[in-house]
Amino acid sequence: MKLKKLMEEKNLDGILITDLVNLRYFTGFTGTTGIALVTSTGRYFLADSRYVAQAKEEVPPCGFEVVPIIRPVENKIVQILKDEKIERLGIEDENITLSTYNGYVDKFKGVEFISLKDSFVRIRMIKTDIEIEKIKKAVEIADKAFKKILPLIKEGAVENDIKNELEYEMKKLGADGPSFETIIASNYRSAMPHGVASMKKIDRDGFVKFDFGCFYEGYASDMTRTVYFGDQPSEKHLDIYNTVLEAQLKAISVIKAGISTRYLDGIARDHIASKGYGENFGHGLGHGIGLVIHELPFASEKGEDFILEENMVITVEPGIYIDGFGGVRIEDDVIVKKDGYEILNKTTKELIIIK
Ligand SMILES: [Mn+2]
Repeated sequence: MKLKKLMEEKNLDGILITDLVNLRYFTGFTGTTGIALVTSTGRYFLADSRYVAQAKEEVPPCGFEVVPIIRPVENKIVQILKDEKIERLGIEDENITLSTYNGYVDKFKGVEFISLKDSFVRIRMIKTDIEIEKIKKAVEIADKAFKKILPLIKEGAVENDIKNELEYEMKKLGADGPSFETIIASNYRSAMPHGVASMKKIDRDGFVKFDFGCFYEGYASDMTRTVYFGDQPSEKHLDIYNTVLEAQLKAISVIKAGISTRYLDGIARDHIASKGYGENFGHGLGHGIGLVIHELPFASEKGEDFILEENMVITVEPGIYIDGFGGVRIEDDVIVKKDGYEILNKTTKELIIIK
């Protein structure tokens, strides 16, 4: 098991899981307050009275035993630490506040705290089959909802109204909710990489960029499509669109286990630069998706370089943005396979022209 392996690697007697995303990942708990303590002999989920019943439904299938507590939770933790003679306790230092840590130091006498750093997010990079099924469903919902709202693109339609319809469609299809703030950016606003839907009315002769996704049973999808609203895109609109599409297809085509994310980013970036738009692609090529919308691994020209592994799920989303004119991004969610890849999104990437 993943936690047992981590304990062996770091020579730990126990691990305290406090971050809600990691709690959900390891224990199945979907509530908003709880702590798990894993030792060599036990897996305890400490819940207060508000969450005992829910925890009893959710955590036993993941091998955790519910321990009801009366606040403060540290009193029960101290007791278990003493009973099981825990000396080296792994803690999520990236998610614990200084005051919580000081409280631990004060109460957990004789315990050495070992920093887990980003061990959990690294474990979460590689998806299980169950996780992949949930991501696939989240992507399917986004694809279907997008198709539904395309007819709403007309002169005078407000970006925000289309956003609301899009999010409602995703929920009707089973989504928990949007996986991040929906981006709908029309005409000159499409040049803003993160132009969240505004009160702007959609006007003709420009791009409309949609970047959105949903959570399905906790797992995120993330897709971008850029459409053209007007009779005939100009040569410049077509050139930008085609360059982004070529960059995206080129990058996806090299995906397989064993390649580096910096190399992947470079494939798209070099293509865009070769067409003269190098200065107009300012963000990284992609990121992992899972319980969190942006998670490891990241594909960019800066920061850490990751080696792709089988069953990572990443986005591939090159873009070109030209101030005052408009911008294009095209994004798919992709599963890394041993010898290749699987693109999850089914929405066309040919330029959709809405007249
Ligand atoms: Mn994305």
